[in-house]
Amino acid sequence: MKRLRYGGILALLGFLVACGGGPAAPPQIVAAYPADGARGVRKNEAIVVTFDRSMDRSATEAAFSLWDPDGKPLSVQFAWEDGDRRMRVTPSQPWRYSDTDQPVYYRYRLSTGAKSAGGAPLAQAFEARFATLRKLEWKKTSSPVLDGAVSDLGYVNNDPSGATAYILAYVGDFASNRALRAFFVFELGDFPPEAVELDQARLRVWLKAKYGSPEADLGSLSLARVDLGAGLDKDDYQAPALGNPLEISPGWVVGAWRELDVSPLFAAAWGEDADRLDLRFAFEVASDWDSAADRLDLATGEYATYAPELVVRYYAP
Ligand SMILES: [Ca+2]
Ligand SMILES: [Ca+2]
Repeated sequence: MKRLRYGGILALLGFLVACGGGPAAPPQIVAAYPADGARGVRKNEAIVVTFDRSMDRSATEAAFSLWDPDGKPLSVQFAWEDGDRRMRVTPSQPWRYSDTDQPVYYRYRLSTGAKSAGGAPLAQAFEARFATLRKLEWKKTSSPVLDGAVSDLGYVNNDPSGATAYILAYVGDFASNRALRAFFVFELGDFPPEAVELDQARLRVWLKAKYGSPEADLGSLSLARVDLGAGLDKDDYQAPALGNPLEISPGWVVGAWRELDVSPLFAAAWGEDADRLDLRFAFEVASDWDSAADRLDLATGEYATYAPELVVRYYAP
């Protein structure tokens, strides 16, 4: 009997709502971005909640909460669109990305304090948790078949048949006053397609030996992105730089790794969807004609444990 009466009340309520009289039906959330469980949210994206009807701005804004990955409440700004049916929420600072391969999560909530313009509260609280980008790392060793050195006379220091003869690439000059430039090549074919933003790309190179004083006598050292085409050949000494070369400061230490930030060069290649990053070290002055060697001898891809490496830290969902 009790049960029947309850059903009767519900039916009556439904009738009242259908007729537009009595209490208004609760507003419904028809879409929420980022959805609960979403991953890979980018720095400047907004939270967007869409309702099935116009909302009471101040009640709905007051019902909204946002927490950072440490559980700390964050202040936000609101904007309303589509006749107050859509609320756009922007945090006071861009979302933080994870510094590791483990995602960090933000959480937002809309309590039942949210009301339609007609005064009906949300039937139940809505809550969503979403992750931003993670930081990952990818490494690649310089391709031994392609890297090496080329002289101003067009002599190629890379065995074209086996490509294993030259464990060093020279940049600077020899006692013969001939000039050389060094090349390193990184295949990008397996760079992760899920990468969406670059953190930093670094080139690690091993200085095996140094002769004379190239940094003092041969002007500035530049690192340019070039296009070697099918392989290293005599024309590559003069290959035009693609974009602005980087100027490399002095500071080479024999028997040590040097790490250079090559982010702009990598970013350009990545942006063009290039299948390789071809790099060339060159001194401003070909030779100082002192009939003494002034050069840096850098390990190539052939040099087992000292092979050059491209280390890319990137962000992905
Ligand atoms: Ca080589
Ligand atoms: Ca010299």
